[in-house]
Parts: sequence; structure tokens; C-alpha cells
Amino acid sequence: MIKKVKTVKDKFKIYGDFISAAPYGSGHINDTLRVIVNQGGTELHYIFQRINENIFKNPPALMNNIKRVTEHIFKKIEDEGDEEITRHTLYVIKALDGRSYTQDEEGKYWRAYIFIEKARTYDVIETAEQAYEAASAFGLFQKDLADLPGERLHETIPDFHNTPRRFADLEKAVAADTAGRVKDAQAEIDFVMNRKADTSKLTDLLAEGKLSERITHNDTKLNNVMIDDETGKGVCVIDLDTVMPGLVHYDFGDMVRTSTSPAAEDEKDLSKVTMQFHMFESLLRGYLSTAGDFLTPRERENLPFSGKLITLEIGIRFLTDYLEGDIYFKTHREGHNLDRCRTQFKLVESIEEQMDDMTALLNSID
Ligand code: ADP
Ligand code: GN1
Ligand code: MG
Repeated sequence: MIKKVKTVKDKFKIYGDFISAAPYGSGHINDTLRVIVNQGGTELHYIFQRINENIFKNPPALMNNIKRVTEHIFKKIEDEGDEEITRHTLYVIKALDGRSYTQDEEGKYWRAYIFIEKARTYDVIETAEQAYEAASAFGLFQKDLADLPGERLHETIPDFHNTPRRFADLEKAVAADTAGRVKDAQAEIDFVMNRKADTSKLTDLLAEGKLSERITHNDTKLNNVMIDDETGKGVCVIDLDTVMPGLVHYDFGDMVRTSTSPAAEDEKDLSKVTMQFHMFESLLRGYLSTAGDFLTPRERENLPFSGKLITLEIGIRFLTDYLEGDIYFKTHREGHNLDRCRTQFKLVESIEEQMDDMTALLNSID
């Protein structure tokens, strides 16, 4: 792999001698590496990613989305006189042939980004300030893309946040029981079946024209936003593979899913999993600080429910993957997807218990 990265590096407009490459981060989808090169005695860092083609079927179209989105944000912050532009948006390094990606000898797709220094991502929320900063960064991201010119973005994963569809996929996985695991997950399957009515609530509003499609990130988990090491401020929204048309709720909801519980996504001790209200409050205030002025009243009123919905949806996806034999998400231990599913459903319950308070808080904010 490392030898391959060295060859791939030579296909990008990266000037300097290859020093090393090592796996980086804890994403569930792509292969991510930090690559170090020596340029006249100075070490330069890059992020290289091999795009997961089991999941993303059309890498050139995906990279065209990312190019359009990052160039649009680049121009905006350049006009504002930002002096740290390549810390505030992902910056795609071009290949020697001018494309925004390259291919290795096996035809696999690779991209390279400038490495964002003096900032990091968090897998588990630590402070309410981080929740505020993450939410305000994702809200700003939506706002910046509201005037993206050109045709509709490519749907990199069709029906990505179509929750009724995810429900139907689970039903199919249960009926097929290909890995023989249904017997080990009956309580979790029942949990989902009891909440069928929730799954279509937002997609129905969209179909009735009561909610509108916007350009959204669609994978706003906490470790997809970089936080500055010194200031604690949100620096940059990353992981742009799923930027495409969507509902704002799935973005806000995934922040609630990933930034309110003090437990890891795969925590086995479910007593640790809880929706901490003060974290929700910070998220809500952070999100409204940047997104508040473009949200419609109906979008706004569904924000508390969105946290429950996407937590249920991601739990359904982990459960489906468990039943299908772990074919989608990277797993690192036996039962990993089932453990992840259980934390999601525990969190759904915690959100359900606090839904009235969440709504009351929203209604108390101008
Ligand atoms: P995945 O789709 O697999 O989640 P990500 O794009 O989120 O992959 O990248 C995985 C991790 O790599 C991130 O959580 C982050 O820690 C790190 N990372 C990604 N892009 C950059 C970057 N430009 N600079 C610094 N770190 C990055
Ligand atoms: C995946 O790429 P990553 O690790 O940030 C997944 C998300 C899930 C998340 C669960 C393209 O996100 O949809 O919410 O895992 N991304 C894709 O942790 O499926
Ligand atoms: Mg990620």
C-alpha cells in the first residue's frame, strides 16, 4: 500500500520527495492516509484518499461535486479577505493532467488535499463549545452553498437519506437473513418496527412541498469538522463525498446524533449513552447562529425531531449491515455493527424522553 501511495503521489502536482505515508483518522468509508514529503528540507503534509468504489459508483462525478463546492467556498472567503483560505475549505490538489483526482495502476481513484494543520477532529464530544462550533460551521457550510451556480449536484449515493427506503432495506435483510444473524438481533429489529411511522415524516413533508431541498452535507458527524487546536474554533468542514441535494434536517440531526452523547458510537456500556441537553442547546444555538436566517418556520420546527430520525436511520443502517454480514461499514471486531446499532437505539430513547424539552427550548429562541 505504502509503495502504491508513493507512485500515486508522483501523479499529483506535489513538489518534493516522498518521505512516508500512514493511515489516518477513523472514517468508516474511505482509505485515508497522511503523506509527508520533503521540500527543500521542509516537511509538507497531505491527506490522500482512495475513494471507496463499492459505495461511490461514479468517482469522477463525485469529484466534480467536490471541485464545484470547494471552489465556490474558496471564492467567497477569498472575497472576504480571508488569510487562511486553505484552512477554511478543503483544497483539492490537481493531478499532473489537470484533473481533480488520479488513478493507480489498478484503476482505483485517488484524491489529495492540503493537510489542515493545527486542528483536529473529535470522535466523541468533549465540551459544549465544540458542539457550538461544529454546528455553526455546518450551518455556514449550508449557507455558503445556497447560491451555488450550475446544474443540480450529482447524487453520489441515491436515496442516501431516504429513511423509509432504509426501513424497507432492513425488512429485506431480515427476510433474507443471509448471515444467519436475525436470531441475535430480534430486540433491535422490533425496536425499528415499532417506529415505522417516524421514518416517513420528513420525506412526506418534502413530497407535499412543505419542506424544500437544499444543498446539504449529509454526513455531519462530529469527526467531519476540524476544530482549531489553539482557539477551539470550527476551522473546516471536511468529508465532502455526500454533499448533494437534501434536507437540512439530516445535517442538523446527525450533529445531535454525534455531538450530544458522551459515549463513543460503538460503546458497549449502554448506560453511558445519553442525549445531554446542554450539548443539544449548544448545537442548536451554534446552528441557528449561521443557518437561522435562511431556515423556514417549518424547517425550524422539525429540528428537534431530526435528531431522533437520523439516529434511528443510522441505527437501521448499522443493523442492516450486521444482518447482511458487514459489507458496508468498516468493522474492527465481531458484532461491531450490532454494538453501533445498540448505541443508536439507546440514544433514540434518550431523545424521545427529552423531545418536549427540546421543542420548548427551540420555541424560546428568537
Ligand atoms: P471518511 O469518509 O472515511 O470518514 P474523511 O474524509 O472523514 O474520511 O477523513 C478521515 C479523517 O481524516 C478525518 O476524520 C480527519 O481526521 C482526517 N482528515 C481528512 N481530511 C483532512 C485534511 N484535509 N486535513 C487534516 N485532516 C484531515
Ligand atoms: C459513515 O464516512 P464517515 O465515516 O464519516 C457514513 C455515514 C454514517 C457514519 C456513521 C458515505 O461516515 O453515513 O452516518 O459512517 N458515510 C457514508 O458513523 O455512508
Ligand atoms: Mg469522515
